[in-house]
Formats: sequence, C-alpha cells, structure tokens
Amino acid sequence: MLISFDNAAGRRAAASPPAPASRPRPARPESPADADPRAAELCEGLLRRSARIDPKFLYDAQGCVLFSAICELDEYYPTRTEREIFRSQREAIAQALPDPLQWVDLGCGDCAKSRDWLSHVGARRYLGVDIAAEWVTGAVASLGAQHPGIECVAVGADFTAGFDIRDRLGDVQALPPVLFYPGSSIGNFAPDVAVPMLAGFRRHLGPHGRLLISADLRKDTAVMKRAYADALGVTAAFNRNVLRVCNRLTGSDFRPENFLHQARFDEARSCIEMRLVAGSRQFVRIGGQLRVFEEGEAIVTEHSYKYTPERFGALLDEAGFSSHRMWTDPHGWFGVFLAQP
Ligand code: AVI
Repeated sequence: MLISFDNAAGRRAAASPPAPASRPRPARPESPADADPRAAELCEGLLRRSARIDPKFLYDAQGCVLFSAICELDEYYPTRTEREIFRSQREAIAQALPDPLQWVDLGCGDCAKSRDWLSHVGARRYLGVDIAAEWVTGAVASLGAQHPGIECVAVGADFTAGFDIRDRLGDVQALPPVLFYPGSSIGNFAPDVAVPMLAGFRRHLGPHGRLLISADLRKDTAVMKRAYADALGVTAAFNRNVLRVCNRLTGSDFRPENFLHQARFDEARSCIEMRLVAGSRQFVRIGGQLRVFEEGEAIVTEHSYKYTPERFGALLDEAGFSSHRMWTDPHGWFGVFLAQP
C-alpha cells in the first residue's frame, strides 16, 4: 500500500522506503517476463490453450481514454443510467446512510463520481482509494481544496487483492465508513472472486458502516450486446488496444488490426464475454515462444456479469451482509445497492 496525500496533515509521505543508494545490479533479464510480473502474467495467459488477458490490462493511458469515450456512447447505457439513479434518488439514498460518516471511494480515479455526494452526506472524511496512487494524489488534493471541512486522504491500494485499509479508518464506531463502489465494476469479477472481495469490504465497515455498490442488471440480450459492440467501433478499439499493451509489456508482436472484436452473451454464466478473434492464422512471438492463433481462435479479454436483483442480493448474503436495499431506473436495467453488515 502507498499512502500519498493527506490534506489534514498537510504533508506528502512516501509509502515505500527510499531505495538504497546503490543496489547490486540484477543479471540482465532474458525477456520482459523475467523482470516484470505483469509481463509474466500476460505471457502465462496468452500461452494457454485457451488464451486470455486479464481485463486490468485494458486500462493503460489509451485504454482509459477509450473507456471514457465508451461511457458517452448511446449504446452504453450503464454510465448514464447509474448517473440518473444517483441524481433522482440521491436524497433517499443519503437518508439511509449514517451521519456523520467517512466516505471511502473505491477506484476513485478523478473523484468525479463522489463530488456530487459530498454535499449531500455528512462526510467528515474522504478516502480516495485507487491503484494509480500517483494520479489520485492530485485529484484528492483538488477535492480537499474544494472541501476544506472534510479531511481528504489519498490511499494507493489494490482493493481487488488482499485489501485491508482498516488502519486508515480509525474509530469506525464513531465515524462509520461508507464504502462507495460505483460503475458496476464488480461485474468484471466472476462471482467466486466477487464474493471474497465483497466480504473484504464488509470487514471494513464496523457495526454501522455501509457498502454502496452498483451492479448492471440482466435485460434484453440485444440491448446488452449492443452496449459492447457499438456502431462507431469504440469498444472494438478499446479491446484491440490491449494487444498494444501486450506488445509494450512483453515484447510480443501482435498485429491488433488482424484481430476482430467480438462481444457475446454467455447465457449460462449471465455475462458478456469480450474476445479478440484472429481474422486469419497469426504467428505471434510471446515471451520467447512462438504462439500460433488459428483463424477464428479467440483471446478472452473481459467478462461483464449481469445480475438479477435477487442474484446480486444472494451474492451480498454470501459475502456476509445481513440486509440490503436496491434503487433502480424505470426500465430496471441497473441497480444501486446499499448493503449493511
Ligand atoms: C468497467 N466495466 C464496468 C465496464 C463493463 O461494462 O463491464 C468495462 C467495459 N468493457 C467494455 N465496455 C465497458
């Protein structure tokens, strides 16, 4: 974990100890995968019989720009539907939250989604949590400048793995945390991964805290598929860009233009599966090996699970929450859940 900014203390603190002045030089690596665990992970997934890339690799700088563009597309209903639920139900949701509270923004990015909430809830503290600690520091600092009465803290942490920032929350009885996880990002984790993640969130709440989390709901298949295969090809560009990420990190020689973007709905698992399909036989050098992708062979790049309200409620139950409420839009396309430990 890397704590990078705290407006109350008015200081910057380095999280990891400074590097020693001179370190023994490691032996020259033979391939990027030897030196970089991300490259090793990519190579391992790509060299499997059924190739796959973890969706976190979709979000390099270019991928983030493309994802922002996706969020503005007509076909991509989740962002605007969530925004509308937040706008129309904000008072009702705020009424159901503890007061005062500390607002914990999971995957805060530029803090944009929390801005509208802070003036409606009794927030004494704001903790912006993101893996991109360097970037978040500036965003949290500017939020802190706008809300001098709220102690704003940036926390660099990967909340998808071994997440524990309880030492940053202080007395959760006196100041109950509200963990805010919007954007239906929980849907990018398979249920068997999502449940322990949710259980990890619950452990942060104390008796009076809450989890405010969004999930995309199951609906007409054509509507869901269109959201991941838009007419302008923005999602296709977002998907193909991950092959450039592979080339950069692993030294592979994918030609992204030779792979076709595909989004299909997997009924049994209730998820959109995003894939890159070889348009013709491809010979790709990956981590010192030659991988042949036959024509039509797919690399799976993302799953996006779509829940019924009951199924998402069951997930929260499995994670140990005692009860929850849900707010939705007039079509019932998207759910905002408030879960209680
Ligand atoms: C970030 N996440 C919730 C998006 C989704 O809908 O699963 C990622 C995305 N992939 C393609 N379009 C959007």
